Amino acid sequence: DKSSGYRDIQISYTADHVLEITLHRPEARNALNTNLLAELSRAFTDAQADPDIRCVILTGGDKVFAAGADIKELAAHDATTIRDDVRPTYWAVIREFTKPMIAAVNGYCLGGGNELAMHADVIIAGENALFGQPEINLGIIPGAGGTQRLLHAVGKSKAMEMVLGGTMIKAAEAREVGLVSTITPPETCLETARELASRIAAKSPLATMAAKKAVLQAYERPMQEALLFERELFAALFDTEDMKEGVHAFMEKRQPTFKGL
Ligand code: CO8
Repeated sequence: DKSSGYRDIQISYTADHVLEITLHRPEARNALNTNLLAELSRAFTDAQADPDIRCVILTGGDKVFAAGADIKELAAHDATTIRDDVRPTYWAVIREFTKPMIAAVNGYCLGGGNELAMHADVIIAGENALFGQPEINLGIIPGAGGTQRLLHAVGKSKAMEMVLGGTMIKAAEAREVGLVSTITPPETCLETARELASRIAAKSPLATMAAKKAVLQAYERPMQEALLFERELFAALFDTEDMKEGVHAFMEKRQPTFKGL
């Protein structure tokens, strides 16, 4: 059973090709300790390999998304041990996940928690959500991509305010600055994420993966190269059965059924 054997996360499959991953360390505000990250990495590895999964929702539940790296674990490190730390290999699995990922965020979304949320393609937040990079208060800086992804998400001035000042922003401001796509009442945050996930999971998985890959190229390449890359992904989709199905369904005025072929 693929959903068993986890301690610090819970995973559940829904009928419509969506996998839901719930961070589950309520006693530590879902702080991302090494075991939790290892379990996340295992869940994403399985989800990547499973053709039945077309979209992933990542949530921390109703109260808190995640309060960051586990500070009690960090306390034991020095520069040498942190350089050799295994955790970046777990983060890499999440970063390299090619299927669409939605984060449903309620409550605190801080430090490594915010960095994790920013690995998602879309962030949906409850009105009670609070986003921040408080590492500076501990005498460190974000170490799982926060300095880069936050800059892209909210622009330099707001990113610097958050990273230098440890300033938290509420959900409404997070949407205003572009960190979050949609805000909802806290009770319907997960439901809103599920609706979007189901909509995405009904598309051609080849097309959604190509779309994600193309958009993320903006982080990797200059414009001209990224446009060529987009053009090639676009062209390759014309040889898929899903493209033929999508176009025929439109012309026959029916809903398409995509198979990922
Ligand atoms: N790590 C470990 N334990 C935590 C963490 C954490 N990040 N956050 C909360 N907890 C624990 C508390 O110690 C407490 O435990 P106990 O009951 O045993 O005392 C329990 O959770 C409840 O916490 P609070 O009583 O503080 O709960 P509040 O609701 O009053 O406050 C907050 C919640 C605001 C979230 C508060 O707990 C807080 O400020 N937490 C720390 C936030 C923070 O600084 N995060 C940044 C961490 S550094 C980081 O993320 C670096 C990322 C780099 C990744 C690099 C990977 C290689």
